[in-house]
Amino acid sequence: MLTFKETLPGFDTAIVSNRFSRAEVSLYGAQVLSWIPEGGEDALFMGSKAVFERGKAIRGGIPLCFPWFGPRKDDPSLPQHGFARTLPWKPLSFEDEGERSTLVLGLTDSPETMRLWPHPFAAALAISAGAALELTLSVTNTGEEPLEYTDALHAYFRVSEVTAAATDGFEGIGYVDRAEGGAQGIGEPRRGTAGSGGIPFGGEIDRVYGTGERRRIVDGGGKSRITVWSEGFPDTVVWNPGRVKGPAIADLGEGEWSRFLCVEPAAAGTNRIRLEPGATACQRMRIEKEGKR
Ligand code: TA6
Repeated sequence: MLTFKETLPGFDTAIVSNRFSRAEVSLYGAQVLSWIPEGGEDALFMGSKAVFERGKAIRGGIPLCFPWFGPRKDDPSLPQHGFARTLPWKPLSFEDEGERSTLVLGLTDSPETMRLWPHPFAAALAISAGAALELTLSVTNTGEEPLEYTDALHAYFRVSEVTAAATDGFEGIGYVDRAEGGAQGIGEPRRGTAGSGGIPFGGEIDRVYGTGERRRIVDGGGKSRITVWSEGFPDTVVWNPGRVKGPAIADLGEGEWSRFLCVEPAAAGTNRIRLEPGATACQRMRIEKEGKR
C-alpha cells in the first residue's frame, strides 16, 4: 500500500507498507526516514532535533550522498555529500507484489544541479519494503560527455548503545581513516587494517573500508542483528562521531550520538563511478533485521 502524509508544510512523506514492514520515505532527498519490520522496532535512527528545512540535510534514516561523497575536493565550499539529499524527488511508480512493495523516485538535472555539477543525468531510487528493505540506485548519463561521481547510502542504524555494539564483516579489511580532520581533506589520512577485535566505538570513528559485501551490526549483546548486503558499492563507510564531537552536533538530541551507527555502502574514495554517454550504473543495498529491539 502507498499513502502520503505531509510531515511539515512542503515536506511530503510516502508511506510504503505491507504485512512484512512499513517504510516512511521523504520526497525531499528521497530519504528513507524509518523502516519498521512487522512486530519489531525501527531499524533506523532519526535525530530528535532533525531539521526539515529546504537546503538542509535531515539527520537520520538513509540520506543519499550523490553525486559526491564528503566535501567536494575541488571546491569545499559546495554542499557536503552532494545535492541529492537536499532536493525534491518525484514519485515515478509504485508496485505492490505481495512479498514487497516498491516505490520509485526520480531526480534529473536542472539549472540548479547544473550550476553545482555540470552533467545531465537521470537518477532513480527504488525503495522496496518487504521482509527486507532494498534500495536500488540507478544513474544514467543523459549527456554527451563521460561523467564521474562518488556516492553513498548513508544509513543511520539505531543501536541501544554504540559503545556496546559490535560489528562483523570488517576483519582483515584495509581502511582509510577520515577522523580528526581527514574527512575535510586536512592532512594525510591514516590507513589501517581492521583486526578481529571489532571496531572500538566511543571515540570518533570515520573510516572507509575497502569492502562492499556483507556487514553486520550486533546490538544489545545479540538482542538484535542488522545485516547490510550490497552490490555495486566498492566501499563501506563506518561513522559515529563519538563522545567528544557527538554532543556538538546541533541536530542531535542529548546523548543521541551513542544511539546510532552509520554503516554506509559507498563509492567513496578513489573508487569513482564513470559513465559513458547513455550508460547506466546500478547499485543496490539490502537490509535485514533479526530480533525485536
Ligand atoms: O559518512 C561519514 C561522514 O562523511 C562524516 O565525515 C560526517 O561528517 C558524516 O558523514 C555526517 O555528515 P553530515 O554532512 O550529514 O553532517
